[in-house]
Amino acid sequence: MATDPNVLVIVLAGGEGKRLQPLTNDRAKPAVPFAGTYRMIDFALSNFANAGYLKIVVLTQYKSHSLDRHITQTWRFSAMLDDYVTPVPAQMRRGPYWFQGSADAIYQNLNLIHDEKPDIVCVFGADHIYRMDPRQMVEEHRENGAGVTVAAIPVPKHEAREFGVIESDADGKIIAFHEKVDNPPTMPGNDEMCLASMGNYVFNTQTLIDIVTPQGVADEKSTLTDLGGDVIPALTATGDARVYDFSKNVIPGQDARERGYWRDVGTLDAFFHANMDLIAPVPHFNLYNDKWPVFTTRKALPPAKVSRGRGGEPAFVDGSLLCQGSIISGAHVENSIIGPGTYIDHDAHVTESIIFPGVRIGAGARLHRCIVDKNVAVPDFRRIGHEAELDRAEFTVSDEGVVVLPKDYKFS
Ligand code: ADQ
Repeated sequence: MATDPNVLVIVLAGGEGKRLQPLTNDRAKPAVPFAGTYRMIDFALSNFANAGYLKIVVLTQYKSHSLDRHITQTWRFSAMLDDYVTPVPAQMRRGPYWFQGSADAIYQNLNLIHDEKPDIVCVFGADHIYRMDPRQMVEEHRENGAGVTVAAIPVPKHEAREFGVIESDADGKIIAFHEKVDNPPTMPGNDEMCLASMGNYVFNTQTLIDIVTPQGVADEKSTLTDLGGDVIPALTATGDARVYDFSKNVIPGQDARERGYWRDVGTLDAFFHANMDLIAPVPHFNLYNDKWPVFTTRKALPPAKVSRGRGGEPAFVDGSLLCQGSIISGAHVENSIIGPGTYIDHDAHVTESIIFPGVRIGAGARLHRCIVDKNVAVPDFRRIGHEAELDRAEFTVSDEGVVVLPKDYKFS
C-alpha cells in the first residue's frame, strides 16, 4: 500500500497511566502488555499501518524505555520508501522543562511537522483498544473543511466524567466541549449516554501549528498545554471544530457486532474487562480478522503445549487464549489469557485471570481474577483471589476485586 505523503501521524504516548498502577510502575501505559502477545500501542499503530499512513512519530515521556524498545524492534517499515515509526522522547527543545501536557508535547516537536510538510496531522492516543480506519475520518475532515475533527463515541453517563464530552449541532459542528467535568450533558434524546471524545484528532496542519504556538515570544512555555483541556475548547469557541461519528467507521472483515468497539483501558478494571472481551465465545473484539490485522513482535518461541502433568493428570483448558511458548502441564485453565513463555504446573487452577509473559505458576496453586505481571513465580499451593482481606494486605486489588501481582514480585 502506498504511503499518503500528505498525512503525518503523531501518536501521543507520554501519559503516566497512574490509575493502571502497579502495571505502569515500570513502564509507560502504551507499553503495558495486552491480550498476551501485544502491547497496547500496537492497536493504534496497526490502524495506521493498515490504512497506509506510514509516517508516524510516537511522542514518549514517562518511563519510556520498554515502549521505545518495543517500537524500535517491532515497528519497522520500508526505509526505501521513507516510511517510519519513530519514538521521540522529550528533548527540552523549548527550554529546560518536560512536556507540560499533550499540546505542549506537540509544540515542542513542531520541527517534525515542519520537516514533513503534511497538509493533515492525525493526533491520536496510544492506549485504546479498537479498530478504526483513519482514512474515513480524514476524508470526512477534508470534505467539511474544519480546522479539527474529533472522533467520538457514546459512553454511559456515569463514566463520562473521565472524558471530554461533546455537544454538537445537527450538522456536526461542535458547539461545546466539556473536558472531564462532573455531571456532563447527555446526548439529545438519550439521558443515559454522553458523546465522548476518543482523544483522536485530525487537524489541518496550519490550525495545529497556530493553536499550539504561544502568541508572542517563540521560546516561551506554550500557554495552551493540553489538547482536551485547552486546544479543543479553544477551537470550539472559534467554530472550527467538528465531530466524527466513530460508529460510521467500517473495517474490512468486521462483524457488525464489533462495529463501534472502543475501550479506554485507563483503570485496572477496564483493562481486565477489555482483555476478557477477547475470550468470549463470540468476542467483542476479533483478533482473528486478518483483513485488518493487529501487528506485534513475533519472537521465535515454540508452540503452546497442553499436556498431562507429571502424575498423569490431564490438563483442562477452556475459553482461553494461549500464547506461544506457554506450557499447561496437567493444570486447569479457564477464561484466562496465558502470555508467552509461561509455565503452569500440574493441578494449578487459573480462572478469569490474565497472565503476562514469563510467569511460572506452581503446582496446586489457585488463581482467580488475577493479573500476574511479568516474571512472577507463584509458589506451589498458593491461593490468590479467594480471600479479599488477605489479598489486600499484600497486593493491589481493583475496585471490582481483581488482584494484581506486580512485575518481578518475589514471594517471601
Ligand atoms: P486523557 O487520556 O485523560 O483524555 P491526557 O492525559 O492528556 O488525556 O492524554 C491524552 C493522550 O496523550 C494519551 O495517549 C497520553 O498517553 C498522551 N499524553 C499525555 N501527556 C503527554 C505528554 N506530555 N507527552 C506525550 N503524550 C502525552 C483524553 C482527552 C479526552 C478524551 C480522552 C479519551 O483529553 O477529551 O475523552 O482522551 O480517552
